Amino acid sequence: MISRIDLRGDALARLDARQLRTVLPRAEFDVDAALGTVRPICEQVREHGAEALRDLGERFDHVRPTQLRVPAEVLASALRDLPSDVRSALEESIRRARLVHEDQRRVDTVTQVVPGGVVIERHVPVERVGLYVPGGRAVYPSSVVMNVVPAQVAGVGSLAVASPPQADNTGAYAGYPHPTILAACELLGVDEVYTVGGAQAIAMFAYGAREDDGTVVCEPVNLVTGPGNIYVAAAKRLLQGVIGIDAEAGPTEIAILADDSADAQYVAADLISQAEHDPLAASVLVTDSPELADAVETALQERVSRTKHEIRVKEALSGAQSGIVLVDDVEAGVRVVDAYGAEHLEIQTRDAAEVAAGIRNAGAIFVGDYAPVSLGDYAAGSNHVLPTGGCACHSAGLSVQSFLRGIHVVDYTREALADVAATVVTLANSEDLPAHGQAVTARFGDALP
Ligand code: HSO
Ligand code: ZN
Repeated sequence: MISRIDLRGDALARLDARQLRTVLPRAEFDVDAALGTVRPICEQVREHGAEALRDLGERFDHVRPTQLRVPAEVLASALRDLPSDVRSALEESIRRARLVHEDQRRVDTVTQVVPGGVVIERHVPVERVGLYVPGGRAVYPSSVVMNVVPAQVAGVGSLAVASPPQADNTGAYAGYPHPTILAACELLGVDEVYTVGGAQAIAMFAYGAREDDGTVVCEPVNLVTGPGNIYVAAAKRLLQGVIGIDAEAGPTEIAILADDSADAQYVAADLISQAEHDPLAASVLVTDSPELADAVETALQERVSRTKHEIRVKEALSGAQSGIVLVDDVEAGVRVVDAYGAEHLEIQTRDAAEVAAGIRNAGAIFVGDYAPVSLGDYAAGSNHVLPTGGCACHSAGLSVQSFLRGIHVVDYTREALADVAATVVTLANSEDLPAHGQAVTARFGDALP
């Protein structure tokens, strides 16, 4: 069901990190290929606003929403209708996420560079943010939590959520996103929710949307965050610049670095847990123990046949993006997982914390036997919007920082400027930009002070 890649002996030693990455399993996620589909959708939204959003809802989500913004009473009733155990679980998830994200708040830094010369870095929240919450194969109220909590902690003043209308919603919820998504928004105090999905939601956030009579339906935002399918990723790529984006999320990934001390049942359960998301999800085990590899394969066979989304899981595990990678030792395993840069990396080895401390590239690291990825998906307090597709090598997951901009405030006295004037003039002249230097000397009678 799951392929094996043997990187024992010379096989690994011959490869540098870049080459190593090419031999490791990874999903094809060609965002560029989706740009052609997404460009006319974005144009349509820019030109025809709310009417385009209704047309596109009908075309892609098979519902024509009359009201694009979910009314307050529908949000309130979704929370009332939410089963109490789900409400309590969401509240606990929010509480834990707040604890972690509140610790991420940045304090302004004040650096006295020289007497009279100060640079302050002020952390200012983005004014208006659009959060995308997918609603296709799975409905993720937990992603509402993971997007909203850091934005609120950062102090974002204006927050809008968009999620696709669900064709099988009935009664008060007909034409709106999944009621659990609505309930999560209400629980978090988000009252601006749109029943718009896919690329068109990103376009709505970028351009705003009006009715034909000019009534504003949605004001444009400054930044869009949140996961989505390949069309959402393509729209983000296309509209980046008009809006800021967090990342182009691809299919979810789990890598597990395990040695012979790992429990094969735990490893198999965790590989399956993320395979459950998507036939393109990646589940990768890196181990120096062929015995563990065999035991995990056996455990996978048993567990997959018992899992609800068996077909999807089988497809993900047998896809080219998943595999068991055999290495000589844990050190070699660290090289492999570092080159891979997984969205989620579990370490199930002896001295797991020590091994984890040596990892450079991962969206999030889960240490030891009792930190499965699904804990982080819902209730560890950590964020689950994480870099995929190897982007962990250069980017981080969603955090309070994602919603802040550090603004430098430069404050120099006459004396402090005089002291550094020659340095500025010299560098300006070396770049053949003498007017830069003259902007300094103009303050001192057009001569160096
Ligand atoms: N593992 C997903 C997040 C998620 N899991 C939501 C369950 N619900 C990507 O990090
Ligand atoms: Zn998950």
